[in-house]
Amino acid sequence: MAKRSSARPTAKTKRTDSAKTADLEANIEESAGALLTSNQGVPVNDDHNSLKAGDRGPSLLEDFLLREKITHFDHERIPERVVHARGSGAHGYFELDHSLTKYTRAAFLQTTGSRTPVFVRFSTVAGSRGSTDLARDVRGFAIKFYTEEGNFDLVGNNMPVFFIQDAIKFPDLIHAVKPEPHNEIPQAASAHDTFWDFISLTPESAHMIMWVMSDRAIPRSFRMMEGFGVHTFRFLNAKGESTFIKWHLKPTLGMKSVLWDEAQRISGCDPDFHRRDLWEAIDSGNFPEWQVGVQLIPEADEHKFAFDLLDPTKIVPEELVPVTPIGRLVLDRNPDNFFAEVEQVAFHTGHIVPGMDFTNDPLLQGRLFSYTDTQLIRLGGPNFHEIPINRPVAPLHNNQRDGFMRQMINRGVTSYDPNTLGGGDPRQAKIAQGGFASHAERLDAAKVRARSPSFSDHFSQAAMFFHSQSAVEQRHIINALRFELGKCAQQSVRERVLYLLSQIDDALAKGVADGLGVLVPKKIEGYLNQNFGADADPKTVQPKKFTGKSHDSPALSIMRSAKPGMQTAKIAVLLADGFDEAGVKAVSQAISAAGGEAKIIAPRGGMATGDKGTELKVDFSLPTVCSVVFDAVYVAGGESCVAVLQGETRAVEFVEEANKHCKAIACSGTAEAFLASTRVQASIEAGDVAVVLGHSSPKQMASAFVEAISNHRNWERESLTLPNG
Ligand code: HDE
Repeated sequence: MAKRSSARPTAKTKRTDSAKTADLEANIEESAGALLTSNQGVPVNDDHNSLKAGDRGPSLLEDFLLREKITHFDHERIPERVVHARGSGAHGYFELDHSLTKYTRAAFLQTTGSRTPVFVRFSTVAGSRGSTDLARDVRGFAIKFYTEEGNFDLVGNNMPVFFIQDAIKFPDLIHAVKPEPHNEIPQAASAHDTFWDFISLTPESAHMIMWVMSDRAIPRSFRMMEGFGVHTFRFLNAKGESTFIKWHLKPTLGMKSVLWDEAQRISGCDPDFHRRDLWEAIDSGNFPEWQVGVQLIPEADEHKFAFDLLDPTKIVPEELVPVTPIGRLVLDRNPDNFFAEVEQVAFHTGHIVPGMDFTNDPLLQGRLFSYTDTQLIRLGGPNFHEIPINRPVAPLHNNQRDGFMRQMINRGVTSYDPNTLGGGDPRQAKIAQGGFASHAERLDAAKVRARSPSFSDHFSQAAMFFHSQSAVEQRHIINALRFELGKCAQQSVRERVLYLLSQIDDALAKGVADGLGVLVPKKIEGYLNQNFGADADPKTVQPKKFTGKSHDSPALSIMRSAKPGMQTAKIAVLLADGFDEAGVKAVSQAISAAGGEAKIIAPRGGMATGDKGTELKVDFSLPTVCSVVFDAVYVAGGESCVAVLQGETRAVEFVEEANKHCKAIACSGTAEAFLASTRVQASIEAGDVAVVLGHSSPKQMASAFVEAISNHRNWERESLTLPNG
C-alpha cells in the first residue's frame, strides 16, 4: 500500500501567543504539500470529472465523490444573524492595568498586567451579510473574553443608549427598520417610512435618534469608534457586595467619522471599507486599541439620579460619574477563516463569570433569553458552545449530553447529579472554589405588565446630546434627518417625527422642517404615547417637552473631544510620468514620519517615472479607486505630470471630491495651476487652511500638509461645498 504520511502537511510551529490561539490550533487545517482527499480521508485521483456511463454519457448515482462534494456545497450556508448580520472580527487581548478587587471577584479583573484572550466582532445592525459597511447605522461591538473562569461576553454597541426600553418591542423595532416586507427595499437603510412611522410613535427613542443621526453612525473606521455595554450591570466582590457599573471603550486613535455624502460614495467604491481597514491595520502591525473603562456607581446611589439606572435610553453623564480606566483592549490577529470564526462566533449577554451579575433593565432581561435562542436556529443545535471559536479555555464538565453535532466524548456511566456511580463528579463548586452565585437582590412586588413611571422622561437627555454637540455636528444631525425623512413618502410620518423633534428642541425641528419644506405641527391629533399600554390615561403618560437648560457634556461630542493626529491615515499621492520628485519625496517622508501611509495613484498602473528619472511603483490606477477612501490628497507638480492630470476627468474629480469632503489637499509647483482650474479654487479664494500651497520649499509644504491632515477635516469648508449636507 502506498505510504501517505510523507504527503501530509508538515506541522507548522504551534501558535501559543494566547491560551485561545493555542486552543484553536487543534482545529487548524493546512493543505500545503498534502494530497486532495474526500471527507472520509480517501485520496482523490480525479477531481475534475464525474463518473459517467461513457465519456459522453450520463453521470452515475454511485459517484460518491460527486455526491459528497455537491451535497456539502448545497448545505454551505447557514441563516444570517437576524440583526447584526454584516460583521468583521479579530483576535486580541485585554490587559488589566487597574485591579478591581474592591468591586468584583472576577478573576480576570484582579491582577494588573494579566492578559485575557478576546475575540471581537464589529457589525452594522440592519443590513444583510453582504450589505455595505457604510450604512448609517449603529455599530455592534461584541467582545468575547476567554477568562480562566469561563467566557464573559460584553455584547455592546458604539452608542451608549438604545431605541426602546423593553425587550418586547425589539421585534417591532427591527421589523420597522429592516427592508419593507412587500418589496424588500431599502437594504441597510433606516431612511424609509416604516422605520420613521415606528419612531414617530415611540417617543422613548428620541435620545437614541440623536445618536444614530449623528456622525457616530458613519465612523471612519471601527478602530476610531467608542464602545459601550449600554445597560447598567453589576459587579460583586468577595463579600458579595454589589456595585452598579457601565462599560466604556475609548479608541486610542480618537474618534473620527466620515461625511454622509462620502459614506454613500464609499458604499459604491468599497462596500468593504471598514472590514478592509480592520484587516489591513492588523495585517500591517497597526493593532487597533481601546482604553477600557467602567463607571462605578455604589448601590446606595441607585436612586440619586434624575433618571433611572435601569432605563437603557439613558446615560450616566461622565461629568457626574467619571469613567475609571481599567485596562486596554488590543486586536492583534486576523482570523484564519471568516466562516469558522467571525460567522460562527456566538455572543450572549448571559455569558458572565463569578463576580458579575445583571440588573433588572427590562431590555437586558429580554436579551438574556434571546441570545441562546437565536444560536439554536442559526448554528443548528445546543452544541454551539463546542464550536472552536466559542469553546472556553476554562475546563468544562457537566451532565449536559448529546444533541446535533456533539463533539465531546463523555466517558463513564453517569450523566446526572447527584450520583454515587461516578464518584459524585462533576461536583458543584463552593463559592470559595470559584462557584458562580447570583446577587441576592431583595424583591417585593406585584406581578405587573407595566412600565415604571421613572422611565417616562424621554427628551431631556436627547436635548443634552443635541446641545452638547458642536455647531457642525448639530448641522450634520439636521441634515441626516432631512435626508432620512426626505426619503419617506408619507407626509403624516414626517409631520409626526417633526412633532417629536420639537419636543427635544425647537431649532432642531425647524432646521429639519425647512429642509423638507414642511411646517412643524403644533399638535398631532390622536397622537398617543402607547408605551404604557392600551388602558393608560393619556394625560399622565404623554411625555413632557424639554424646556429646561441642558447639562453640557463635551464627552458626547466627537469634535469637542477630538485629539489631533494622523496615525494610520491613508493619503493619496496623485501623479503621472514627469512628476516632481522632490515634492513627492518630501510629502511621502513627512507622511510616514507622522504615522500615515502614502499611496501612489496614477492614470495607469505599473511604474511612473519622475522628472529626474526615478521610477515609482503605482499602488492604484485612477479607474480602480476613489478619493473617498483616502484621508487627504497630494497632487504632484512637474510640467508633463500636470498636463496629463489636467486631461484626466478622473483626476479632476478626485481632487474635487476631496475638496467637497473637507479633506486636506496639497500640491507643489506647477500643480497649483491644476488646482486653480478645479473647484478647489473656491476654497483657495476663501483662504482655506487645509489647502496647502505656495510654500517655498517641499519640506515646508509637507509639514504644513501633515498638520492639516492631523486636524482630520476643515469643517469650515463644508458650508461652501455641501451647504445642505
Ligand atoms: Fe442584540 N441581538 N438584541 N443588542 N446584539 C443579536 O444575537 C437582541 C441589543 C448586539 O457580533 C442577536 O447572535 C434583543 C442591544 C450585538 O454576533 C439576537 C434585544 C445591544 C449583536 C439579539 C437586543 C445589542 C447582537 C442576533 C432587545 C447593545 C451582534 C444574532 C432586547 C448593548 C453580536 C445574535 C455578534 C445580536 C437580540 C438589543 C448588541 C437576535 C432581543 C441593546 C453587538 O439574539
